[in-house]
Amino acid sequence: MTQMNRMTTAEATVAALLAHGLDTIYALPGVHNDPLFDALYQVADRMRTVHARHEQGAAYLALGAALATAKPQAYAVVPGPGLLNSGAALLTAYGMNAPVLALIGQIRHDEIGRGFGHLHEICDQAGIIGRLVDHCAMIGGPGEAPALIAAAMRAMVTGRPGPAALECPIDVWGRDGSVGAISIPAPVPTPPIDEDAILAAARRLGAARRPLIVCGGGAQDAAQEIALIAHMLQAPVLGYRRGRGVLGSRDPLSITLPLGHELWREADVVLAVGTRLHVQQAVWGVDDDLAVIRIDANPDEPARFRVPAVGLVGDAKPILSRLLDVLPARNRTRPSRTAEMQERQAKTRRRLDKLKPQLAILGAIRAELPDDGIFVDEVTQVGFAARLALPVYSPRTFLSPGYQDNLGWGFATALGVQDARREVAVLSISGDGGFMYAANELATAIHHRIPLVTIVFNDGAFGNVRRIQQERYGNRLIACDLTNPDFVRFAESFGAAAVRVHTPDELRAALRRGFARRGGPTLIEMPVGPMPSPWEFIQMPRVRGG
Ligand SMILES: Cc1ncc(C[n+]2csc(CCOP(=O)(O)OP(=O)(O)O)c2C)c(N)n1
Ligand SMILES: [Mg+2]
Repeated sequence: MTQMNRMTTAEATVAALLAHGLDTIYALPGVHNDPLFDALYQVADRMRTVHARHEQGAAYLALGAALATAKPQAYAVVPGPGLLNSGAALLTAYGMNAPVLALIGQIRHDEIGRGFGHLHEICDQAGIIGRLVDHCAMIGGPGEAPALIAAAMRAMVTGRPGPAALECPIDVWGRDGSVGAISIPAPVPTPPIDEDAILAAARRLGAARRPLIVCGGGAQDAAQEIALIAHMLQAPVLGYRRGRGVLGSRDPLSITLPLGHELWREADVVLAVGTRLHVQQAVWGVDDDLAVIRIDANPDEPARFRVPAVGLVGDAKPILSRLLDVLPARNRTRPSRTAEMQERQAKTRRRLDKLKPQLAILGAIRAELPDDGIFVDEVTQVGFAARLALPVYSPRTFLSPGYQDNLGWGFATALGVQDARREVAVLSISGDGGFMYAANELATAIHHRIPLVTIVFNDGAFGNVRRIQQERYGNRLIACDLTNPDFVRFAESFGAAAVRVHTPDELRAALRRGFARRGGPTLIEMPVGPMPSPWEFIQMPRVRGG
């Protein structure tokens, strides 16, 4: 006989979250969710409720925590404006395949869709949520809450991972009823590996003369396997944005975009792991002399743009590990490419020297950020350069927003990273434009004692937009010059440590002090001038397929 307990929907939901191993919820309360917060109060010794100052902050913190831990994380917000305020972060979680669970309030269940004008009412909230995430449901009472949480948890990590959402009406959270023992369903078994495809991939890779491996975010948890295959094949490993750090930068086979573009032109077989391969296929081009092998968790992905030579669907790690069983027997003997790669890396560095101001700053950052420290990227000049030139030494230590590339994601996401990984050094970089999107969350950093170090590069402009207007629109400058607070005094007024630096050496000293300060946040403002354009290294021309 199953044991039944009387609980409210909110209590059952919280008990289920705890049973699934969550120990934190990022949140911003409101009347729709009062019983949920009361249930969180009851379990405050086991689950921290980290409240933010805007729903985008709550959702970005959850995203950062998910990216840092590779585990599901949750946030709770009120319906309507609360949901919409969290929307850009939810969209980013979708683009980044991050397991973020959104718990969203709702008006009374029996009045949904009737347009009475309830507080925070929004037309077809379920429809809106359904366009933002692949899995969503409405909690209808305490008895069904644990199973709905379990289904959401499973959906977030099955196939292509990603966010999920659960709505719960204002009159349902507080309703009580009997709830069975909370059980954790076994994970959905992974689909069997296609052995024919493994053999086909091994044959292609083993015979390849100029193999190349391209990594995306889906390769981050398969670093060991990628390194073994790369060395066996002497294949360079290209990582950009979400693929950086899979093969550490000290390895001469580890490359970024500019050298990747050169090698793409030369390649005869490409192994693409957990990447949409969008730039490579759509911009750099594909032709019949290039065999593309795709490994992806999403069954729709491999053939989306072009039918690959071989497609393998599932988690990268077990698939690559199976490939490693059969590849050695088929692999031709290969001379080391170390000398060639070192020379080509040096040549690429000389080309990138054009970005001197950015590189000097990145040098200071790398010198102070420990090897396992986490760098959170932004849509700013130093960020663009970091994607190309910051050495990255281990997986999940370079967090970049992927194809959304949404300005303003960085600071609040980095707060979530640091909140979830208190023991490691975390660095957030932002421009003055991006930082001000969520600068209010300095209050969250102080309140929850999050020891994040943040650099704000202050050029008084949406610098990227400004340079494009100068170069491509005859210097007709519009909507790009910014009026800023004094960032040091602004941060200090919250109670943060803050300092202004002018040179890479001063930056190094400030970073060292910031990383040593574990009791709360540090803001470093660095006034900068216009920086040389990185775009020739990012938007590169078609080199294959006419
Ligand atoms: C959500 C969003 N809105 C607008 C943009 C367009 N955009 C790209 S870069 C940029 C300016 C960035 O300014 P800042 O953060 O100061 O960095 P800087 O280029 O000056 O280093 C803008 C507005 C974007 N990428 N994302
Ligand atoms: Mg700027």
